[in-house]
Amino acid sequence: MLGRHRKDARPGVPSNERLIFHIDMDAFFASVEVMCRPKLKGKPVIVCGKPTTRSVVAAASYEAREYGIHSAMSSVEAFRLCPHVIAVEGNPGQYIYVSLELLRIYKERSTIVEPYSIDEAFVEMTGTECTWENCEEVARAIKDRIRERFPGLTASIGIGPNKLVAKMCSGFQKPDGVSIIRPGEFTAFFGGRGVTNIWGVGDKTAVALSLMGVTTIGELAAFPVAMLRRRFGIMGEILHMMAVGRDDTPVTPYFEGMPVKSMGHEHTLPADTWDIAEAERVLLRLSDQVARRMRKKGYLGNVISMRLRFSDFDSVGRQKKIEFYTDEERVIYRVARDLMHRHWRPGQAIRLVGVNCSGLVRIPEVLQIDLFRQREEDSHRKLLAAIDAIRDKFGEHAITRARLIRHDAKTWSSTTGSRRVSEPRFLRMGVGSGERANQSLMAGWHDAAPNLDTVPLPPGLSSSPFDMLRHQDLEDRKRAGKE
Ligand code: TTP
Ligand code: MG
Ligand code: MG
Repeated sequence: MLGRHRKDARPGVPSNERLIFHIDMDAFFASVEVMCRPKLKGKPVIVCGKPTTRSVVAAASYEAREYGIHSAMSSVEAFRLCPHVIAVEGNPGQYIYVSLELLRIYKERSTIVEPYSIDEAFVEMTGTECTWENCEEVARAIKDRIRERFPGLTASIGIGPNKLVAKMCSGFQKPDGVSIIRPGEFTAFFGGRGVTNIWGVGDKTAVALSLMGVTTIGELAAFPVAMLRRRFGIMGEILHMMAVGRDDTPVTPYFEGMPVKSMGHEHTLPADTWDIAEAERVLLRLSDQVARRMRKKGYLGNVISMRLRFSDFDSVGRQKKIEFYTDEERVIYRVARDLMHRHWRPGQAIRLVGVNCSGLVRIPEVLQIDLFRQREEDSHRKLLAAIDAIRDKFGEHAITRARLIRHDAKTWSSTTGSRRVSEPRFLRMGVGSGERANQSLMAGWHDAAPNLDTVPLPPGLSSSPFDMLRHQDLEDRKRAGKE
């Protein structure tokens, strides 16, 4: 019963006996991409934005890091350091999916899980059957579960008596490490290290401290609190607390409620139409509105429905459950359009078009913001940038929509100068061999409701990126065979 909190425990309440895990995935975006394309395993890989010269490295595989490549570096610089580095365009939806699944794994161990970023979470182990004696074993079991669910993905886990210490030590043994700092061990581990090792202390504070003769965490811990207070105000006291490894902040589980059940829009045409292309255009605009609203409110959904009302006021409504969660208009539109085509008979004049997305789940805000931070650093515009980045990528312009249909897997290399299409990233999502290789990554996540319309779409018109990419792969292979 590792996942249950003992009755007498008060998890989340500050105490001297807390036991917290901080779990951070290793080279997260890059590892997910490598998992999807095993051919990239062991190679220097970077994940970037769009293939432009202004693109920035979001994540670098550990092999790429050997060349000095790191996050936030320009891709041009990365290619200069390692001309054969393989650059892959990021797939936000994929990372969100894996991220949410990881939270589910952590929740098998504790009811109190706080996502801290797209690839990080705090897990309150206080009051569970995880103790200081068996915590390493539990950490290794979590890592095994992650690997079992997502082959090739590794995590580094920091274990401490509070969030600060857990967070500060999770990076100690990257990649694939477990680091434990027990109560009372903080100073022995961190006392000799520079103040920037404190979570939240940046270069600016470090410079201010160095002017006071403080460079190490040990020196900061010994420095008179009153003087720190005079120099930094209330932050001075916090700095002192952090320097001695104290932190009482609770692990706060993310909001899981689902107050909103669905989001949809309808539009009555100015004049009834027999032209399905016109109805499609309306549907596309409505899908865009729905998707934007979902993104704005931070929801993903997996049931898409379409409604048509005809000139005789007769109406038809159909829905389809898809295999994954989405907030993209391209997916909503394609599914709704398919439903529309199948339930409209030529000769029926259309009066109203509606689209709706339900089965909603909420994305923790940290995930939304963090995901796009490579594109926009300015903190107060992060959220806007995230929405705009999605708009730019999947938004309302026809040119972007054309990309939706192709949904290319893109790998490009500076040595060839031209982009080439790589093997699809989803092809081997169930990475491994034999049966596993054929399993969809989504398998077992959410069963399709049997009473819903789940007729498969024709190849190439599928609602699922998995199918689209499989289809794409077949096409690529056919082409390659001909060349
Ligand atoms: P990190 O956990 O900081 O980095 P990482 O997981 O790639 O590598 P490490 O093994 O050192 O933990 O960030 C998680 C993901 O967030 C990362 O894979 C990509 C994304 N990210 C950006 O988009 N921009 C950035 O500047 C950073 C640092 C990360
Ligand atoms: Mg990480
Ligand atoms: Mg991280």
